[in-house]
Amino acid sequence: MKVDILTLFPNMFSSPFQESILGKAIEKGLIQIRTINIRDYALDKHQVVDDTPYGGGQGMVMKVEPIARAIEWVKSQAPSAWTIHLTPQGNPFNQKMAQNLSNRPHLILLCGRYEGIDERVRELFVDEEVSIGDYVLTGGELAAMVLIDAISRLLPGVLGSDRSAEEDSFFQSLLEYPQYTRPSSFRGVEVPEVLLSGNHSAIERWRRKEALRRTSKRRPDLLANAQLSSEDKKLLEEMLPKKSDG
Ligand code: 4FV
Repeated sequence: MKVDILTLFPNMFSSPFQESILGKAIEKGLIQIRTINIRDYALDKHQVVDDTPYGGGQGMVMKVEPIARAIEWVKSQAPSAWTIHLTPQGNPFNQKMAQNLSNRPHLILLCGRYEGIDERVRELFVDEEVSIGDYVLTGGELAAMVLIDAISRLLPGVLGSDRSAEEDSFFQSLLEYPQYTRPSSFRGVEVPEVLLSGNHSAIERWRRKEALRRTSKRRPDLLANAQLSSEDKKLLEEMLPKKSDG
């Protein structure tokens, strides 16, 4: 996968992509990340990239021309690249969207700053708008990093085994079950016996039950659109407080 990041702060992307899994994925060429400084496409002497909003109001707006030139330069090499603008007004980012985007060969991620971008960029160049959450960041850069991280780990060969992505939270739109590792006892807190039993079907059942329990407690909205098997429904039943036969 290729990712071109359009930003006024390309250096923000240097360190996050050098570490750990993503760093190795880039070394292995499983993902190619390129930062493009929008200011390089502001052709006036002072390379101005923002201006006051028409109609007045607070703050500055990013100008259309530098962004247009930058996108057209990338598209001149990759006409099928999919252009995403990171903005609070976008579609909420989630695991399903990460899976869909991981199938695209080339992404252009447009990072806004200030009060945002000129609306004509949206109309003329943006294929999709994505939000990582209902809060306002100083720029789209951190949101772009979140997308790249969540998408990259779904690319074949990036995670140790591709199986682990299938066991992800949200893959089956359930929250993950509790995880434990050595020591089996810590400050009097024991690891659940079943996990030490070696009885894989019992472990599977316990993990499914705990994932259902955690999801029903913390994110009932997820449970609503999860595909639950009859076994799942039985497990959920078991969790319900016993109606006192009084
Ligand atoms: C954002 C978000 C976000 C808004 C104004 C950049 C900032 C500034 N992007 N999810 N939440 N962007 O807050 O994606 O231009």
